[in-house]
Amino acid sequence: MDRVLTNINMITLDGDTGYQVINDAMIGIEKDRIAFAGHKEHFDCHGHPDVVDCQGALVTPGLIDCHTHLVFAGNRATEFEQRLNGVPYEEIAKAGGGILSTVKATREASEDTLYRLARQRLQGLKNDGVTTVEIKSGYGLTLDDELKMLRVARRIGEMPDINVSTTLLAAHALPPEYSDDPNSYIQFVCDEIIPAAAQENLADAVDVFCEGIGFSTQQCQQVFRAAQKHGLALKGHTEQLSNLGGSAMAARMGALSVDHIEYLDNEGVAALAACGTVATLLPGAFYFLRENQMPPIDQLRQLNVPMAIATDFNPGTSPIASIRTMMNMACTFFRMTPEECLQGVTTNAAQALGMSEFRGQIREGMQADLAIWNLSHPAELSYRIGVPDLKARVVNGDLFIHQHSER
Ligand code: DI6
Ligand code: FE
Repeated sequence: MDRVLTNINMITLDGDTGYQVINDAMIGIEKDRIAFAGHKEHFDCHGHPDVVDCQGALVTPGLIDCHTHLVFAGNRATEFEQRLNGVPYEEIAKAGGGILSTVKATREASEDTLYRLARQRLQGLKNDGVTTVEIKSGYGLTLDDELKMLRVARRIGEMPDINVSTTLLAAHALPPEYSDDPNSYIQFVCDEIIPAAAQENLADAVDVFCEGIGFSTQQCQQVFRAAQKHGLALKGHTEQLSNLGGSAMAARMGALSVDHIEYLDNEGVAALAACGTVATLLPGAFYFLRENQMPPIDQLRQLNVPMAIATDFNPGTSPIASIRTMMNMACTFFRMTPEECLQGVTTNAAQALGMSEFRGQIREGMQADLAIWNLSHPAELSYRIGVPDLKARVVNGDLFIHQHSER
């Protein structure tokens, strides 16, 4: 055993429902894996070189943010202010604002600049106990710029204290070069960008924006077929602003998750249930866009569709680098329970990234990714915002201290 954590109250999430609490627990770590996790009476830590007394801290699986656009340049604060001063969105868009302004800034930025910016934003997530983050491309929209974004995401993943899953989102918006010809752009994504990203092992999954202002269900399906040809997993931004049937299409093609889904209907929910697709809820975008349409939480519950929660961190619709704020918003806006929220950022988020075999729970054989908290009850994770409750994180077996203060 390389490291032993003692004196912990452990939330394993290792079960179908409930937090699965074990008080007076210990966790033994060997290399990057959990070798033991259970009550102290089942384990003898004498003679182990590195014993960390956690002083009764709450320990959860490391949190997983399964949907972010962390890599981009610039920001849209002036646009935010313009809109609050009454300038219509269309006018801003015509003047080169909106998503295309982020595309322009991202194309102009170097890999080093993008890396530095993303790393700073990531610190906010780490401070909330995140140990795994998904990062999408989608602000390059050329072959070179999409690959550039993915290389930056991979480089973030080389940091010792974070795991990164990368997603190619070339079908995010129509680039200006193709403004009259979306089909040719989709063809280019399928024939050039997906094969190159797969060839260079830069993407774990492929995502699409299936929407009136994005791409049609048919175009998204074409992108998914190309992704499957190259062995990449599928994810979708679907039913965010309207119901195009993108979620059901994605589910039937075996997508890991469909994300946003405020406008998903009962038929769509049934498709997710039938296909084992995760429903990823993004309350930050719901909040920032002042959306009124609620995602179909009750139907998802009734059909036991796993629900994940993520930040969707991006400059246009969710500039909020805090997974705990998302947990709180999922409670206040969507009436999810703190228990559902914790599952949403651990087990279900792992499933949304195709990682449930090795991340998202505390049990023997799993990657040793943990969050160690100055908290008494797991509901506090969703209840309180902005208090630095995190003591430390363990990422792939290594310990990273966040604060030394005692309570
Ligand atoms: N849905 C969103 O909310 C973001 N992308 C997407 O497909 C918006 C991205 C942006 O405005 O920059
Ligand atoms: Fe998104």
